[in-house]
Amino acid sequence: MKKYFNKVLIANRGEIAVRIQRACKELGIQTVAVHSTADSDAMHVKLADESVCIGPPQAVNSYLNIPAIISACEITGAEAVHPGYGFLSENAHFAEILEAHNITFIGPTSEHIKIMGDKITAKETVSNLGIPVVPGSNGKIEDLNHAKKIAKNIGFPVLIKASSGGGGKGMKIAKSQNELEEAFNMAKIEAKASFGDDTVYIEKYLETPRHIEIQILGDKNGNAIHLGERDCSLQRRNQKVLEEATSPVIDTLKRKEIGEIASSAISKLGYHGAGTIEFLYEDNKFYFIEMNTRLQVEHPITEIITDCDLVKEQISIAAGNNLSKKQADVIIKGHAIECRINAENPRTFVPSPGKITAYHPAGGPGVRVDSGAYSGYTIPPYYDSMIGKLIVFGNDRTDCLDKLKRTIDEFVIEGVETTLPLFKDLLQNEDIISGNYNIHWLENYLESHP
Ligand code: MV4
Repeated sequence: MKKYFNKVLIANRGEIAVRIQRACKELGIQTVAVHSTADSDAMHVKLADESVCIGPPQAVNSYLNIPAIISACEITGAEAVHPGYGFLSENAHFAEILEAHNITFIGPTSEHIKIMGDKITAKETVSNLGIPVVPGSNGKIEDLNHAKKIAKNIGFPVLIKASSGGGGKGMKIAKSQNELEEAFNMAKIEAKASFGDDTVYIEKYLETPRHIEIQILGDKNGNAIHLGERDCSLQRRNQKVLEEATSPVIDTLKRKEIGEIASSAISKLGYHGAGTIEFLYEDNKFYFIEMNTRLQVEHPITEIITDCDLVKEQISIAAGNNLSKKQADVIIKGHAIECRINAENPRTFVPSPGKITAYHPAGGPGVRVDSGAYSGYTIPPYYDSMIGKLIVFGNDRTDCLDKLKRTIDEFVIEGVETTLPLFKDLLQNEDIISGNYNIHWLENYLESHP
């Protein structure tokens, strides 16, 4: 018999809070929801065994309010906390405080969160473990002369990145030597303003890569596996829009190659929990950019093609159990695509919060909808604008695209604008149908199809 927790507090909201509760319930674990005063009517509160109001609408006062969340654990007797994604999920300080209160953080150690949170340390660490990285300064750039020397070595164009960054903030491209000084100074100023830390590093700028990430799992007993890749190249301003697994450009051999490098690295690192190693992929080569130490929004596409419940695995790992699969048991089958349905204008992406007057999710075989929405629910303006995720499975990519078209036509959401019409358009596009896209494709498409 595996050991789990009796009661878990979910320090999140929306679809991911509902998703985590579903896993808990199936494992016989009691659930505690936390919520702001703006979320009293939210689905995650209605479905929980217990709920605690942790503050006013603004996330800094509620979903990011560490003392209030610790108090909610103490009051309800929760033994563990699942942070979901965003909010406190990659906050090393939060993981440490939970530990100090003898509450289990369902995630990696605070040390591993810290290592991966600092992009220079992360790159150096994974590079030493055999993961291929983008050529560049191996460490911090001291001054302009240092930047010049490195740039000369790797060749232009180069990219200056903030060590405390991630998600694209504080990045500056220099196409040639005469743009270097300006890019270096601007990157430092932006990094200081955004993160209070002006440490920057330099990399060769890859001009037309895809964004491909590897899902990994490690347990507390030294076992580690990979669950293949996700192609997340279709994004706008660092917000993913549609993700697919497998990637249209990765074959079985390439997957095995990079997957084994990834799982061996995290095993050597002693990493436990779920994680994602992000790569740029260009000219058939992988280049590490960042590692995420949390569950990701797009985790369902991996769950579907590997028949693995990542949230149950996270909980099981945190309770000290072995991974439920060995690498040889991970069989990748078929194709899955996720569309993020946001309450936004489908061309400008301007948020459209408000009351959902009608809600009829698509259904049928191979269709999964992860959402916290219901008919009559009012989407508050304080948080991200995701209504839910439509995830479809097909025996191959063509089947999957056919099903996606059918489900987008079937899905009804009224009362707010949604991104559903964008997906309808994308599925008519030759490049999408053939899988011929990179990280810049969607922004170019939106510019030419206003
Ligand atoms: C890069 C790059 C090109 N070359 N690094 C953007 C966010 C951050 N996570 C890393 N990012 C990039 N790093 C090198 N050396 C291009 C990007 C990038 C990007 C990466 C993944 C997904 C979408 C992107 C959109 C613009 C730029």
